[in-house]
Amino acid sequence: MRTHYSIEITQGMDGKDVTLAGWVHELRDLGKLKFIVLRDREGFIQITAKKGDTDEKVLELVDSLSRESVIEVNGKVKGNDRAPGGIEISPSGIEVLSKADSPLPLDVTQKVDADMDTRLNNRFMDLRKPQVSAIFRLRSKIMRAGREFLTNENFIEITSPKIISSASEGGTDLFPISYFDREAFLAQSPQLYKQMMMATGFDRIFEITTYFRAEEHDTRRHLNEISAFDLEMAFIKDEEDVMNALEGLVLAMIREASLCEKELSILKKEVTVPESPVRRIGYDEALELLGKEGKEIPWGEDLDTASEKLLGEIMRRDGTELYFIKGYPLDMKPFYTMPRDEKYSRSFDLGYRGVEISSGGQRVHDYKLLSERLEFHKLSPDNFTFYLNAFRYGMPPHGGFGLGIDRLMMQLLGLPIREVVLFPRDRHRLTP
Ligand code: AMO
Repeated sequence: MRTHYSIEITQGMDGKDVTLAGWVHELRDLGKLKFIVLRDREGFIQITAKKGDTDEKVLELVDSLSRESVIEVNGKVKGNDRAPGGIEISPSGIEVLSKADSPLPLDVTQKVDADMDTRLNNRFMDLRKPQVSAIFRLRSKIMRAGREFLTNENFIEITSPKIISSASEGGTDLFPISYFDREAFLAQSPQLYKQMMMATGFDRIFEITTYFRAEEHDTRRHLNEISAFDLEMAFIKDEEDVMNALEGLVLAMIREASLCEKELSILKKEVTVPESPVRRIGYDEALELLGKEGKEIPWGEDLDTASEKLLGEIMRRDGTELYFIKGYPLDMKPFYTMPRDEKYSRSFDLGYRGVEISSGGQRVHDYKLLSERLEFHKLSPDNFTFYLNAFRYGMPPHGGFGLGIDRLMMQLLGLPIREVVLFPRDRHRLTP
């Protein structure tokens, strides 16, 4: 690399020759003085060309520049109290590396507002805005923190197949694809594979993965391609062990977010780290709390969006932002969910400010019971032979969860889901 980042230029470098490269964020022409605000990955720096001081050729080139062109600038660092950050660059040479067409499809300086669709249609340019780029830097950091947390907790990272032959979460939400002369599907989740891994001796595994879901939802919180931390662990006593792992992971990720000072100040957001241990309430208690606020949910039904939100408000009143709901009715949970008794299951959801960000539980590890649960859910065990076989020759008790990264990001920053995904896939959007 031949260039400095703008952030590396400090006042102590007065008089030093430097090379910088980036995008022409703004151009200002005051006649004798011409300013370029150069933007790079780390920030902005002012390039000041002055009649009399700056080479005529450079001055001419500045006149011909278009906004968002990519340039390389050679020049001298100069302290100047009137320049942003107290420093500017006096250019000795400017090279245009790539000229930007005009008009621009989007205003990176954000003086002109754009709606979400226009922004997503021109996402490459939308991502040049520091406020948008900060979201994805923070996302990268919390994902790294999550991966580090799990690795330190002795989880082994795996990669499961994304082309699969049968549904893992029930049949309706699959995207079919043509696989040579057969039909196959994009994986809804690594569920069956992560469970099969529990029969291999890899007793703590995780994957940072993609879920493909052909759900017709068109909401602020649903997408058709989702990123998730997916985890499975064996030799558990019950679902509480899994909840402890999830709690540790989420808190590590939120804690990391709270340390992203630069990104949070650009985004004008604050992050508070929820208290540990995270509150754990039963499904019945959740219905009761909602009932007291006038929201009646018939026993056996899932919380709808409005009740999830209301429960989030009830919790927030007690100073609780993150909470588990456990012990859901058995019949509403997938076939692999471990029964607690005839009525209830060993499953849980994790709510964060009124939105479910994760669900999981202990699984059935007994071959016979699992076959029965499949049949109960009107699924044919024949379609699951490859999975069921893993339960016949020694399968330890186990459980796990899926944690939606997009959902976590959205609740963490209080933004719609499309804001926190680079190139979201929804009912209407397949490009870019
Ligand atoms: P579930 O289907 O609840 O569980 O998904 C787990 C988490 O993934 C996220 N998520 C979504 N986010 C955005 N848009 C969607 N359409 C969407 N669907 C799911 C949510 C959700 O909590 N196999 C189980 C997990 C397990 O038991 O291990 C599963 O996939 O944050």
